[in-house]
Amino acid sequence: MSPEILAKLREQYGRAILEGSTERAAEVIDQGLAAGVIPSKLYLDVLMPVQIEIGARWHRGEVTIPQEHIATQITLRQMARLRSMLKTRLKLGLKAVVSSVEGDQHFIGGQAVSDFLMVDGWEVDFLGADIPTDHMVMYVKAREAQLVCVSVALTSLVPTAQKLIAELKKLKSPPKIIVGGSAFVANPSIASTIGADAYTSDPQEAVTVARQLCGILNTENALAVYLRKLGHSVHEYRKLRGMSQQMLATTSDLDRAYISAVEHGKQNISIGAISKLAKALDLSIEELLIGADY
Ligand code: B12
Repeated sequence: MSPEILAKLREQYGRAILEGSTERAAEVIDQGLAAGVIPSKLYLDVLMPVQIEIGARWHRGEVTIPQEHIATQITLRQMARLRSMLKTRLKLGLKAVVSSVEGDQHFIGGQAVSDFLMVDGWEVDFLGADIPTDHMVMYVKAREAQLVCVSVALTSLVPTAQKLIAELKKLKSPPKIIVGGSAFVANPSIASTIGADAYTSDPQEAVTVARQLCGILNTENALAVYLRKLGHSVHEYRKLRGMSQQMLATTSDLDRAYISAVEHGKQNISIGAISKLAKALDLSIEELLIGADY
């Protein structure tokens, strides 16, 4: 997907939500979908950066409080809408609790992480903003959650997050803990010094990290899983582009039977062939690997 298309969508979406137009914002997202931008990309590369930018302008006094609040409400609706378009994976049978740290009112990052974990098959409890540390610990204990994701926007609340992590680690079955949020952006290494198992700024990457931490993908079946996932992605994108296997074979200079084997996850494909397929489907390698479901 070309960076220009995404930049244009961001510009139009930002204008729509600042005008407070729910309809126009939905139209911009529809345009993105019609142009072949996958829902997860619209979520992460349009909604999130626009929200951060509008927030920054509001903090600088360039946008009024009502404007920012309406914009946020519209974005929350579009987040829910895009999430409903993402195919939910099979239930993993694992529980995650997501919240902002005590004293922190910022909740959109936590919402995003919850959405992507849910789509990945986790049973997610999103508690929202400002959860008192002792209540959070009791809740995680009662739910027997395997994973806790903590969002920290304010740097001043990093010590509170450290206290929460220390308390969670004292539980009989301590959960794995991922932290994220703007408090870590300038210095991500703080995350490990406060005892978190991992830090990431990207809600989609949090899903992979969560699986790794909880040992869901073992290396034995990882290759088979990746090949199936890639095959599914090639199939979905080929359909999306209205191409037959033969058309894709011709455009990518690969054999039709080879494409069929790739789509069935049966082909241990080379990076060179992935690159040819991505080019023929008008995608970056990364987009093809992430998959059309996202
Ligand atoms: C909107 C906003 C508010 C709203 C929050 C309501 C809401 N909508 O959530 C309100 C009005 C409550 C608010 C208040 C304050 N805010 Co404020 N706020 C913002 C603002 C402008 C946007 C936050 C936001 O929603 N961003 C959009 C989301 C998508 O971005 P995000 O939160 O960073 O999340 C992304 C990633 O970080 C990641 N992520 C987030 N959490 C997690 C968790 C995990 C586990 C993972 C994997 C990923 C992840 O996922 C998201 C996708 O990219 C930011 C600045 C900004 N541009 O981000 C300041 C900002 C966070 N606020 C700030 C400040 C200082 C305050 C106040 C202290 C202001 C004041 N003087 O009153 C108060 C504190 C209130 C409190 N106790 O929490 C500072 C924090 C500075 C710092 N590092 O300490 C910021 C950075 C602004 C700034 N540049 O100064 N704020």
